[in-house]
Amino acid sequence: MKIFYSEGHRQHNPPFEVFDGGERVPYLENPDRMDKVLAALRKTDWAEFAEPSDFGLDPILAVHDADYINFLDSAWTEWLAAAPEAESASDKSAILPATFALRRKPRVPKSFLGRAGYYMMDLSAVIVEGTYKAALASANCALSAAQFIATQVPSTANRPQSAFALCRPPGHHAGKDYCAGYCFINNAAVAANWLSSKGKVALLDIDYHAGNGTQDIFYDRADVLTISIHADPDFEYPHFIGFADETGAGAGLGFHHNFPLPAGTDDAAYLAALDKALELIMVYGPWSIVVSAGMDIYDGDPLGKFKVTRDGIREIGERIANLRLPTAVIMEGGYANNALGKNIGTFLEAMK
Ligand code: SP5
Ligand code: ZN
Repeated sequence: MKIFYSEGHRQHNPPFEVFDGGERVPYLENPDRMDKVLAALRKTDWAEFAEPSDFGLDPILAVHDADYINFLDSAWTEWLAAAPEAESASDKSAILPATFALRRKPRVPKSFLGRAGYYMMDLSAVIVEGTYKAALASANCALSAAQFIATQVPSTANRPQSAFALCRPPGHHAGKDYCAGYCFINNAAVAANWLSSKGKVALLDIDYHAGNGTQDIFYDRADVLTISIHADPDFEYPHFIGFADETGAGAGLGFHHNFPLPAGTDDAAYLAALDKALELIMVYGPWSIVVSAGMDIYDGDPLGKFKVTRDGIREIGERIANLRLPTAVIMEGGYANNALGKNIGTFLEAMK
């Protein structure tokens, strides 16, 4: 299996994030995650590493607002140049505003801190000097995986090949004009949108957290079916989006589905929801699939409350692969670093 990976993620290494209650903790979405995945994949005889190609900004601007991407590009310089209202920040090691925009009055303030709060949704999308470049490299991994599976012809292949984008930072919490939950550019959405120029695409999000950014981006579109299986936002991040009655709007009505699940969800309960999602995908009839593959569904993940085992993860991979469609797998979350390599390796092995 082709694995698209770039070392560019290393320049995004925020010193901390802020948990509920205000505690500063070491950043959970760290480069060590990639080291663990790399070590596990290098031990296999099927992982074929490749550098991503550079697709430029156009496929990213097809999904994200230009003013938001410009903000990411210039944020670090502006922060250090001491936007006057940010002068009181005693620690400049990471951009983290303390005031966030409710989207009720969609006005973008001119001040730096005002814009930072406008374009950020929470205290885990921490920006440092290398964040934007790392996010671009990550999106290029997703686009390279998309381009690879586009060369797979379903009618002639027994089981069309899948490709894996080892993306960091992850993407599924990033919306058109905001970063959130460790995500800055929505890699899976950029890939799915790119693939949608060749026909209907399904995007299945199995990360533990609701794929709010992906939901936002495709909410009014019928040409990309989006489905997310996740912890019920009534108790879990991102709290305000990802409920079962959110099914799309306008032309996109009926083309988004959420499967909110309770804490403690085990393999059997997870797989029952997955089967419903896969049925919806079969009925839709896409030519390809993008999978937002978060491994934080794993029992023991520090940010998760599901009880999905490694056998469960293998079974999820097998059932998705049984759709027999070209599939681009995009790395999302997963914070049990010592299990992460085996988990994503098991998932991919079942898909190849
Ligand atoms: C891509 C992805 O998986 N992003 C997840 C972002 C979750 N951020 C919310 C953090 C909530 C902190 N709650 C702390 C519980 C620790 N036991
Ligand atoms: Zn997650």
